[in-house]
Parts: sequence; C-alpha cells; structure tokens
Amino acid sequence: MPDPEHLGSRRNPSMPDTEHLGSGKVRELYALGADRLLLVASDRISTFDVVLPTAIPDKGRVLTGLAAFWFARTLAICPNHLLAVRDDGRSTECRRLTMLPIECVVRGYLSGSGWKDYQATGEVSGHRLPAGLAESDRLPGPIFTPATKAVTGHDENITRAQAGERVGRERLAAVERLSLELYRFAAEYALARGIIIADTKFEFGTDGEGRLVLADEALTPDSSRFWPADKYVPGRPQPSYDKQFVRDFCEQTAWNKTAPGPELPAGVVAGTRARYIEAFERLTGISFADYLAHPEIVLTAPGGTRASGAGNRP
Ligand code: PZK
Repeated sequence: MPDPEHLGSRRNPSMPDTEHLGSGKVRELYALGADRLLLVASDRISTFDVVLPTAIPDKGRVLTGLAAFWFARTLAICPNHLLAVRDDGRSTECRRLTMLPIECVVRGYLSGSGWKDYQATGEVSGHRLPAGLAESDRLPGPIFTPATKAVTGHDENITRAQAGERVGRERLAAVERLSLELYRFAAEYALARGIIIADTKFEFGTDGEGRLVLADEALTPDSSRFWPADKYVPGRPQPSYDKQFVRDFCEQTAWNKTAPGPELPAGVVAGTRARYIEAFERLTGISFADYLAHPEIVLTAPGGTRASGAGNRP
C-alpha cells in the first residue's frame, strides 16, 4: 500500500477497485467495492488542531490495533463495522454503513468543551450538573453529550432534543444507551490498567437491515481523552497520556498554534511513540512486537475480559 499522503489521484493503479473517498486529519478512507471500506491510520499527529510536519512512527498501527482490540471485546454490547485487520497493522476492512449525522460523545469527567459549557451554563448538552464542580472532576455518572459533525472547524455540542431531531427519538435513545454501556465497560477496564478515559466519541451507522452498528475508530487516544491515573489531580487540566510531550514542546516554542506547526525533535518523537506503545500494551496485555508480527492477535488473544464476562478464560 503506497503512502496515502503521496497519492495524487483518486484512482490508485496499485489497488484496483480502491477509490479514495476522503481524508481525515490523520486518516484516509477508501472504498473496497460497493459494500466495504478500507480505513488507513497514518502516523500523522495533530495538536492544538494542527497536523504537525513530523510523524510518530507506528502511531497509526497502535491506534488501529487498539480500536480492533476494543471492537473484539465489546461485541456483547453492540455489533461493529470491523471485518479484518490487514497485515500492515494500520488498515482495517470495514462494513460500509449509512452513518448517523451526530457524534456520540460520553463524558465521565469534566474537561474540554464540557468544562467550558458547565462554567457558562451549569449544563452540558442539556444535563444539569451539580453546582461547584471543578475542572477535570469525575462526574456523578457518565453523561451522553451528542455533538454535530463539523466538516471543518469544531464539533458543536447539541442537546439531546436537537440530536433527536437529527436521528429520531428512538434511534437516539438506542445510541445513548449503547454509548454509555461502551464507555462504562471501557473506562472501568482502562482504569484498572492505570488509564483514565475522561471522555470518548463514538460514531454509529446503520446496515442494510437498519440495525445500529458501531463504526469509525473507537476508544483510542485520538477519539478519547486518555489521562495517566497516577497523575490525576482534579481542579486543573490533566496531562495527556499520549500527547503531553508534544504539547510541552510546542508551548516552549514561539509557535502561534496556526498551520504549519513546528517540526518535533527526535527526543519528543521517541517519547511520544513510547507513550502510544505503552497505552497499547497496558490496555491490550499484548506486546506491540507481537501485534506487528500478527496483527490479528488483538482479535483473539486473552488481553483481559470481554464485555459480557461470559466465556472468559480463568
Ligand atoms: C465513514 N468516516 C470518517 C473520514 C477517515 C474516516 N463504516 C463506515 N461506513 C460508511 N462510512 C464511514 C464508515 C466508517 N468508519 C467514516 N466517514 C465515513 C472518516 C475521512 C477519513 F479515515
């Protein structure tokens, strides 16, 4: 597979029947015939909403493996789009769905736009929260805070009533229940391994029979806020599990947070790569070297527990 960043045309002669459908900040999407997609995670990294010119080697493989790990372990909660992880470890074949026009965000802690909205109104997406909460506080229970999908710029939090207008009330109730269940399972699992999943974003689609299917890349550090549990101190912003070296470096340059971002020094690249691999190994219980040798290992290895608890090895 050629580097997607160097593909000039939508048609790729080395991949017949593979049409480039779109680019995210750090990912590429291709059609595989009519019913399947290829999701390719690059090694690009973004910070302060800008993609940096320096890649983090293996970042795309870490995120692809981690998402596949979670897909395999949450099948008791809901079906997902994953069909196969390719041998390159960075691409997955997926079922092509009709995507819902909302982002399904779940927050277990008060951070980012949730903290901003709470300070301004005492509410987040229509949830009235207790008075007197501090930044990064754990919420009394996780809340579903849907957002619009902005093509450019920032996603905007919307109320559940507004989300219901977009997808229908019954469908919204179903994705809210699934999102909360997925978050509770993953957050409890990750916390036991030293990682706080402060919040996370799910995307759902429907298949040909109208059934809800979890899609996109779920429960990775790119789709969630991961915090190191041993550094957790509410009342201030928390360090990022994965990107803190990058942020610290950027803050001590003169960069004004508009494109293009700065090149990263080798030490920052190495430290950041190590953090991604550490998150992968802590959460999956699988060595990253084993993943590179056999990517499908994340789908079958006993990395912990499956969402049902049924059939787990002793
Ligand atoms: C789908 N995106 C986001 C944009 C990327 C990813 N299973 C699916 N079926 C239909 N559409 C999508 C999916 C998934 N996942 C995902 N947009 C459409 C996106 C650009 C690049 F890598």
